[in-house]
Amino acid sequence: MRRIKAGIIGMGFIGVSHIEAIRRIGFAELVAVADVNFELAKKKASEYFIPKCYSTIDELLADPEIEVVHNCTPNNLHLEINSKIIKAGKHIFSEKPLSRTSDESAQMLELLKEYPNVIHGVNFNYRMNPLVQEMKHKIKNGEIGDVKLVHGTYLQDFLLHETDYNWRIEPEVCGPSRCIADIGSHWMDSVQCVTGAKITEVCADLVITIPVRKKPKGQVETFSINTNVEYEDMPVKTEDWGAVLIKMDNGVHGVFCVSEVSAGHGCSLAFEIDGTKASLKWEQERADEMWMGHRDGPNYAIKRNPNHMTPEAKQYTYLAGGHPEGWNDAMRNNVMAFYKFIADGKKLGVDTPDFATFDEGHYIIKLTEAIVESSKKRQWVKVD
Ligand code: SOE
Repeated sequence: MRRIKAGIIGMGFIGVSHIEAIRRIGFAELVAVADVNFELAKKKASEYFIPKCYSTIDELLADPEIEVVHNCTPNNLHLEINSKIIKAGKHIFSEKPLSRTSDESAQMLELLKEYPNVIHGVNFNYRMNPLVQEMKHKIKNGEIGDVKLVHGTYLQDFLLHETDYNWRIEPEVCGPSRCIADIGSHWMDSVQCVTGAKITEVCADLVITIPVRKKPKGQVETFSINTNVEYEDMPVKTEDWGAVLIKMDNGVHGVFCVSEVSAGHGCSLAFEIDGTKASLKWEQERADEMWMGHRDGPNYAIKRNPNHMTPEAKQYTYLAGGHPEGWNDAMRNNVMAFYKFIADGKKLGVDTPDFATFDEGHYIIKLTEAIVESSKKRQWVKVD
């Protein structure tokens, strides 16, 4: 397999996970990083022994060695930076959500038409957990019968206090939705991935539980505890909580709720798929195990074990049973699926990738907008 060289733009919380994921793929090589905060980029480049560090995106994109670029910047920069990456003819792996609005993501899709050889992926990493892949293939193989219902949650608490702050709160940076765009997007992607169906109608109730927050006068990294003492009051315009009823294009009905203010929940993503023969449930915080429920027989916990998995899911797991795999492993799997697609010379539109493409990222933004509209209008909204 040939060696693929990469660069990363954005060195915040998630940028570092991308460094580690690339480093874990034998045939990938991280050659450069860039960040508007050049000091931060230099610090990360030195800590991780990354040979090149650029202060501008243009310099990184002009580097002929680099074939793949990861965009790990906040949402408001995705349209501009992703467009530059595409125009440079480099393969692009973007952080989610793909953009703030479907107008922005539609512009990226339009541009991609001029660059048919560019491979595009969005980092919906949870779908690449080995047991989520196992769930997908068990459902495909008919092990739970016909899927009838889906339900679940994605709860976090990193914005529980009025003094908690993050760029995601600002609509100019994050977009008109926060909770749904930031974490509901992962829930919807995971459920669409495992069922192979699309959510097409939504009815939502979005709530702001903390209408005014205290914005610290300095910068705050995601998930860090804010130790600033100087604040200014800031009215909040994006939701802390969302409850959404859904209908899918295969007739399945479901419901999910998301929150960034539920104490005790760091990253509680969970979903259950109920079929006519059995149910399957997976929880992110217990990623190495999946529950299978039966009415006419015993329920059991399926522990991740490469020896007992479908061949399709087995390619995304490697540690022997009893040696837990988790969040970082799913990140690595997603990045690996992307690089392997490129290395194998596959083409989008011809081959079906396991990672989410920009088309799927765009559809999730449309769903997010439909959810916001539904909550405002207090009625069901269809997505075309
Ligand atoms: C914060 O909600 C966040 O970092 C999300 O932005 C990520 O996508 C999720 O994986 C973890 O939580």
